[in-house]
Amino acid sequence: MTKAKVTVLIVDDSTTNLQVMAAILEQRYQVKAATSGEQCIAIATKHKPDLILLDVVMPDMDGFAVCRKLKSLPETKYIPIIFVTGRDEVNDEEQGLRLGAVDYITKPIRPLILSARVDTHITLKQQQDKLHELAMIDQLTGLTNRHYMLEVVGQKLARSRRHKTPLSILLIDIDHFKSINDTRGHLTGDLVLRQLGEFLKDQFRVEDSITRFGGEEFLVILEPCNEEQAIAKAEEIRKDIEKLQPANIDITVSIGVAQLSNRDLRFDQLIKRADKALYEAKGKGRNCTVL
Ligand code: GH3
Ligand code: MG
Ligand code: MG
Ligand code: MG
Repeated sequence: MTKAKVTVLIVDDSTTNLQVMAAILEQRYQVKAATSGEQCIAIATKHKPDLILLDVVMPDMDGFAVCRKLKSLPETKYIPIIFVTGRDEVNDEEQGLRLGAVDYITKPIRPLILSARVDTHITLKQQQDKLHELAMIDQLTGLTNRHYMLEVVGQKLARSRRHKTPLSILLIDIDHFKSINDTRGHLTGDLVLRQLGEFLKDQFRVEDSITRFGGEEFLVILEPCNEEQAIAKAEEIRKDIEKLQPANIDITVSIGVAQLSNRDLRFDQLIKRADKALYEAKGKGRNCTVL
């Protein structure tokens, strides 16, 4: 990641303070500014900055309340926060750090110290992002991996149940993939997986999550989507894959479909039904969809 793309959000009710800090950082970072806690939360949620410099004493929502809020939201909880404040009592600093801030800097601002601490925390954030990517993204296809999917699926199921919106999954498995590896080599097999992954990424809405679930198996979570719509979508992509020819090879897939029901207490029960449907599809001769 280049430093030019790194964004630092500065939050202070005094525009003079904002200008001082912006002047220190804007040569190396893209700087965004907010003059209130509410504005900070709005910008942080929308732009996901890499670091937030947060004032404590502000009218309306103070910095501690802002920090608490940011740490409670899934989309902002991993953004590092540094308090930059005139409040220099030990118990203020302790409170700030206990709320989850990575650092606590007292005013008046010393430019070299602010700069050095920001640099350190940006480096740590980049390392954390890289680790997150390595842990959550499948390196062959660039799709999210099973581990990631299992981390986020809880939220999807809860939302579907809360809003009573139907949720369905597709389990897509390449037919006789082993023979592609055996006859064309493992690297060609890899290319097939990569190109099929790219195709799948284009076929679904951004809010649908596509995961490389296993070796040659992909899982798609569709919401809102009932079982009829899921079968229709599965059939559409199954037919497209017949014509896709990744790495110039004819492939087909079998697809198992299942819709979330009140009987599914856990996600693995839903997966189990999709897996059973997939097994049936294989038994019926492959290249088909089963509910
Ligand atoms: P079926 O139609 O019953 O699904 O048969 P299949 O051959 O597709 O299924 P099987 O489970 O027997 O074989 C899956 C193969 O996928 C075996 C494994 O070596 C291969 N595979 C898994 N991960 C990768 C990978 O990352 N790259 C390549 N090239 N092959 C992989
Ligand atoms: Mg202030
Ligand atoms: Mg297979
Ligand atoms: Mg398989």
